[in-house]
Amino acid sequence: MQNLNKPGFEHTWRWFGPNDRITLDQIRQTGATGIVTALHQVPVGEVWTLEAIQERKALIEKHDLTWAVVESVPVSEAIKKQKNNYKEHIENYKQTLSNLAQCGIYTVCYNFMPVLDWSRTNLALTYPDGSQSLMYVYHVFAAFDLFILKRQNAASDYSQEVIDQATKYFGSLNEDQKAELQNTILLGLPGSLEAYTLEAFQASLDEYRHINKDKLREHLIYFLREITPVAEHKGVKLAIHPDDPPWAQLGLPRIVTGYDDLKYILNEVNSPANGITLCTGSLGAGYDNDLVKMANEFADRIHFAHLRNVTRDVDRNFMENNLFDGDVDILNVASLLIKESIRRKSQEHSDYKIPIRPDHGFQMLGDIGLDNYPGYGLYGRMKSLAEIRGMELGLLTSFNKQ
Ligand code: DNO
Repeated sequence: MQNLNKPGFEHTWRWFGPNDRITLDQIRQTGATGIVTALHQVPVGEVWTLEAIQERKALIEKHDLTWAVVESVPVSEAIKKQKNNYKEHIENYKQTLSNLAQCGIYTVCYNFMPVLDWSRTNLALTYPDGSQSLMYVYHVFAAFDLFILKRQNAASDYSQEVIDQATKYFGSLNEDQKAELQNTILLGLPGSLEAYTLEAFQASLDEYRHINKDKLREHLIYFLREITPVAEHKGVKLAIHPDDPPWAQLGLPRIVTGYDDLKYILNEVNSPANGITLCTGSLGAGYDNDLVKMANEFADRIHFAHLRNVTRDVDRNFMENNLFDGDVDILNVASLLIKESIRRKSQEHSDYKIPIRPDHGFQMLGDIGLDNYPGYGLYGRMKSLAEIRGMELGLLTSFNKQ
């Protein structure tokens, strides 16, 4: 049983709502106490009404769970581009934050990635033991960009070596494999198994033609300057999710890729309400990203964490790995987060427990072959959550002895 008065983690689980194959009753058995979810049915840009939030909250509580974190209140493309009715969308966002606070939901994760959320080149990389995970191979991504999307000037974004590898790889694919690659990359919408069509995707990319990194950053800071005072006033903690993978791709700028970006965002809008989601996997895919340094320096602004691991290389290839097997020093990151929770508790913050969730679990055991949203099966995440809880207990015990 979880000791509610102890510092440490709040154990959460992402649930995609009533359409999720995994039920709230099942989640209760995983050891999670908090739910991470969103009102995926509300069109992006519109207000989440009090009634809709309350209804979802009641459903969660009926199963003896709490709605711990919202992931995400999505930021509309209009806001990211500062186009069309973006001002109205920002007002709506503020209203949504107030409504969530009124319902007692205070942690809100969101991202500022243009067009696509996360992307991978293989959604079912099979490990020697038969379990499966997600993978990103840079030249395979380049092959999509160069030969399927045929983006103008794409070649100038890659080295000759990558272009050669991409050409060779693409030449080896049959038509079905090409279609599968396209589908894999264009499946960028959380909670949905639907992919963009190539035409719709290209049209969305075109919209960013004149938005470079500086511009997109300006748009984020503008958005944060608008919404942070409301969040602060209502006690809401905003937690920006880093870009996944943490580099520019397809000509789209990326502005939440590592230490410098996070520092910039936190300093520009220097309010405790403006914080981050420490996603160890998204950031961990960046070869130069030092997660321990980030956890240490940004500790007091970490409002939420996704704990997962990746094995990565300097050429921007990575695969998602078991919690303790990749290149991210999960133990030391967790240790810093727990120390931060102890600090918050000693300073009498009421919300000293840091919500964490397992993320992108392996597809394994009874989940194999089922229609799961990639990375969101039952057993793989249950395994990671159990590992996290054991690690937490060990860390807390050792801190108590010091
Ligand atoms: C992937 C997730 C992301 C994340 C959003 C947050 O599994 O980590 O989809 O939820 O980027 O806005």
